[in-house]
Amino acid sequence: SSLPELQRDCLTPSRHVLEQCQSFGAQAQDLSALMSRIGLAGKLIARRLSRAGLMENVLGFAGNTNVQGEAVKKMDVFANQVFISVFEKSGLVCRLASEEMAEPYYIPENCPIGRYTLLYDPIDGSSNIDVNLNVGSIFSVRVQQGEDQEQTGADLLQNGRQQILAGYILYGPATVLVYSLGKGVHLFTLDPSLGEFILAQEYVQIPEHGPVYSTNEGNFWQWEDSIRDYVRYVHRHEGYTARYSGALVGDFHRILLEGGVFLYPGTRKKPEGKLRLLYETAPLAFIAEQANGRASTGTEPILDLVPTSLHQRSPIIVGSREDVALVESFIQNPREL
Ligand code: P6P
Repeated sequence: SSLPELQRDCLTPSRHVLEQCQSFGAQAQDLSALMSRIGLAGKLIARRLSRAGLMENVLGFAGNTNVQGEAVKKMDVFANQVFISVFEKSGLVCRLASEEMAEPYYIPENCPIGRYTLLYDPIDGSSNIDVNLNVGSIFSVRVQQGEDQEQTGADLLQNGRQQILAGYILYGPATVLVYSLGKGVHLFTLDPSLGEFILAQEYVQIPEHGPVYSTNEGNFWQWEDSIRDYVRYVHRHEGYTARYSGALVGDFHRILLEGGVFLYPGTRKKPEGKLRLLYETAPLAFIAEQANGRASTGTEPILDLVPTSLHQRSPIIVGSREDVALVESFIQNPREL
């Protein structure tokens, strides 16, 4: 095949980043190398997931849920460590913050050089591993501001528009990597025969409207009346269908490609919701806005939220512009009860 076709056929995330940067300067090289290591982490986790039921250190086929249960716990810890390991001796990332660690993890040998911080959820939806359903990793990259001498990561407590790169890896029938540098959303599929993520779709756009609403209706009686009224509306109107896997990355990916809305709103007991801002809702909000969609708390854009703590939660209503606006209209114009 002609060279351009070959080039497109083997366009890996790290090469695509260089194209996106339209430069070969230091930051372009750094981000390209950073993306390559994120891809490596994804491949290592995908490989382990494909054997989650066959734990190497347990003779024979695991089978029972107990070992699988331990596999799940080990999987969270394993995946968290994978991201740390791929960035050690990289000179790129000097701080990592994740759902699995109370405080940021520092890589001192990288600190004088690497100015990037990786915020991530190593395995999101890990309870799905037990039943062989999709799980994901979510990542977000910020540039460190200041020296962070006290190692508190205080400079991370800024809004989501400080992200320079964000995305996720979806471990499904295929392993898919989705990222944005702020110049559109791009999708790569892992080709196991090559051991590389290969470009599958550029400039992904969320449709203006989609039929799917994705939420856990088991929380119905914990929701505010406005959310209940939205769900009653879609129950009564033609053209809506419910899809919910219980794992954020897979539910979000469906909305990215097919349109509609994913919502994990606050409840009366937990008004801020369940999902974490810095490494779950903010990276996905970045992707959604880059794909011409919207991501809201119900009253303001998620990317405008300024966290007060590393593991702060936020509500999320994300997806097609039209469908997010419909949910917001119920929240902002509640029915007089
Ligand atoms: P619920 C998985 O535990 C997770 O963090 C997300 O992946 C998912 O969207 C959400 O929680 C599911 O929560 O309350 O519906 O079980």
